Amino acid sequence: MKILSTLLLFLLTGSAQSAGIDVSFSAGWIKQLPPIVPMRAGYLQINNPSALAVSIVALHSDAFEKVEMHETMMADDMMKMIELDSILLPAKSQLELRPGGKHLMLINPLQTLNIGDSVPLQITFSDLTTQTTQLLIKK
Ligand SMILES: [Cu+2]
Repeated sequence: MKILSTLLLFLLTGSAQSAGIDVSFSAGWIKQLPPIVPMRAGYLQINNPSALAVSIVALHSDAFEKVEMHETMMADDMMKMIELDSILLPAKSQLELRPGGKHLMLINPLQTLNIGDSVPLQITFSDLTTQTTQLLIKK
């Protein structure tokens, strides 16, 4: 009975906020590298507590020419990165973008990046809503 009422409450709440997804981001950071290096990796924790799956389909930052989604893979005993078109966030899931796994690839900085600075990252979802989070420049 408790489960049923929880489920009912969830359904009611869910329909009340039909704007939909409720993804949150935390602990975003970029590894500091010399300005001459054109690409740097970024990491982020993602939480999708909602009952809906959603995908990240595009990334943008005013601080970089381009932001891509990448995954590090082993191929023929070599570490290799492939570009992903999207990242799926299943319902009630958490995902950590981290070294050696899925990560952000930030290409050609458009401004000086100093340790302790934060740059915005705009995230577009498959329902075409967007959210902005901050990425901290760290050592
Ligand atoms: Cu990469």
